[in-house]
Amino acid sequence: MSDSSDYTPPKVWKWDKESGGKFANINRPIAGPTHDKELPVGEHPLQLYSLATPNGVKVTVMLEELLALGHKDAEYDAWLINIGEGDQFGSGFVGANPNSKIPALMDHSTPSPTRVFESGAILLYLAEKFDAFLPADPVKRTECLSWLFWQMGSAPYLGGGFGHFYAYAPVKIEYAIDRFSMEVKRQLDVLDRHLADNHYMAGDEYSIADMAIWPWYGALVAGKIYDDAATFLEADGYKHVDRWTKEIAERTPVKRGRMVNRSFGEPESQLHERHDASDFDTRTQDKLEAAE
Ligand SMILES: N[C@@H](CCC(=O)N[C@@H](CS)C(=O)NCC(=O)O)C(=O)O
Repeated sequence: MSDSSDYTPPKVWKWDKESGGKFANINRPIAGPTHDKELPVGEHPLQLYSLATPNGVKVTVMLEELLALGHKDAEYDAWLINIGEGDQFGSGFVGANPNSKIPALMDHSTPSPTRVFESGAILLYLAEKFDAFLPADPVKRTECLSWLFWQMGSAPYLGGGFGHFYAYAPVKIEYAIDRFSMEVKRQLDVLDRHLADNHYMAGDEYSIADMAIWPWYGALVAGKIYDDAATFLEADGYKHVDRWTKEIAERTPVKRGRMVNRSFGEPESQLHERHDASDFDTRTQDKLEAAE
């Protein structure tokens, strides 16, 4: 194994230089706002502040699924938070999420606005609020929540671990890439074995567990994240994950949700802000196809 590091950690770590690599300019070892900036508030009770990364897409898919099911009160304004520009450190955003990460939701339908942060908490909040996409049967509900929380614990190994060291770090460290490739392939095998016997994550019902897991692991097997990671990890070998990924990708609310707060990729696949269903304008079909 190659090892180019001659680094010995000092007794006390100091933040005296940028770490290098993608996103290094926004990383800081301290929390709290860097500047004053109020968040905009639109006309709907639900105000989403987000970006179409896998964590952001979970919530826009859920909102579009709720609307498709006929929940008119799920109408929402989605505002773009540009994390590359440091929008997540504005005072208003930090008020909505003290952890300074998208997605963050404000529900103005409650006596005083309710803030919800962490994508899993937002999915659960919306599922309970609208009584949807969370199985009613206690056994299935528990299974759904187990997989929802599995995602919260697992995806950082995929994103912060594998994705960072494989695609973003300024140096390729074999040890780190090996360690996280091993774990991500193990996770894909966990999903594959489960999906061999279950249509969806919680069994026969599509649920918030699928909405949480699909934007990460579905994107990975579909070759949509971290350069050529799908080839590197031989992701096409996970046949049941592949079947589930393709099936969910065909859902119209999923196609719509993927476009919201998207500020990268094909121009037709982007809808920077969403305030009304008509924002998916007359070229919707073209846009939905470009979002695939
Ligand atoms: N556990 C959080 C993770 C959220 C997260 O990592 N968001 C990233 C984008 S995918 C972010 O906002 N990063 C900005 C930053 O770290 O400053 C969740 O599930 O909501």
